[in-house]
Amino acid sequence: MTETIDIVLTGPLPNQTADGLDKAFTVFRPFTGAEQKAKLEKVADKIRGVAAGESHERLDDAFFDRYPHLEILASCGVGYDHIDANAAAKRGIVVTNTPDVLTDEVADTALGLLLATVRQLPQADAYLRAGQWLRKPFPFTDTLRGKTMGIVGLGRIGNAIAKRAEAFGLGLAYHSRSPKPGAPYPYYPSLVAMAEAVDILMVITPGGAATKHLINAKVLEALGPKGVLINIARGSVVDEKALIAALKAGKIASAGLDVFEHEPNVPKELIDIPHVVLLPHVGSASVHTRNAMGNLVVENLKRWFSGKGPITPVVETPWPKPTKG
Ligand code: 8YV
Repeated sequence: MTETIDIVLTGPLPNQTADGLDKAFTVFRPFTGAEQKAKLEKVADKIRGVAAGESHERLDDAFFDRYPHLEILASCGVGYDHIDANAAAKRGIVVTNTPDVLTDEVADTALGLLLATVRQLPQADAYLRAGQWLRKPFPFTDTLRGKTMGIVGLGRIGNAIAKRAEAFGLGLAYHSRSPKPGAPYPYYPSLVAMAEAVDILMVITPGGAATKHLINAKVLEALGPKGVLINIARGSVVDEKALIAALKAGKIASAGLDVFEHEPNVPKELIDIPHVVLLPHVGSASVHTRNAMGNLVVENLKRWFSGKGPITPVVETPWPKPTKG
């Protein structure tokens, strides 16, 4: 009999990919209820892998302590700010994420959200459904014509957004910790200076402590009363209270948000503002792309346990391990 490999799945994965996991491993699903939790507790010291599905449960030392023989944590998503990858590295646990396979989907959603926000498409849809068109035409909106977009974070998705924005005729600039060699857009080392210079701020930088509340009252003030904020990154990057205050005071014109500080809880104050567009974190959430992400989680685990190494390790846990000296 061949030895089975026990792994934990922390949250749902698309069905098709979850099946792939079950074919290859013995999978424990503590999120499904008390029975699975109890079973898992009994085998905790046999667990060798974790597949982190649709859950942003914090995975840190307290979590790793439960599984003394954990070798790999394969997460479904490009952002892994809910995982303490440095703590994993110290324990020799490899962390993988799912870059590339979602880049185009998230970039598409970003442009959709931008258009929806500036041209008020959801509001126009609601207007028609409410029979208001019969009374009078929908009011004219703002436009993307002649506008410049400042991208906060010019990584893989930031670049894919920039390409699309070029096709839309937008002017471009970017801010990141350091300039990106070869990037064809003006670089702003100061976020406030960029916010002052552009009409739209597109936030697509990783979450976590380093970027917490990067978009604060000062940045919003610099963006100005005609400015538009789009956040498709992480809720933590934007100071939500400052944003609500800026929107209410007309310090910026509008916002399109796919992510929130305490999702799925969205402040009522935001929901009550009619000229913002709010999405329930759907940036990568198409059947096609979520399957591709889930498959990459399964492939990372399969490759690891067949001794070939992970496909997409995160920077904190490089593979092969760098040799000392
Ligand atoms: C996640 C995301 O996959 O990839 C990311 O970083 O934000 C999403 O697409 C989603 O939150 C499911 O965990």
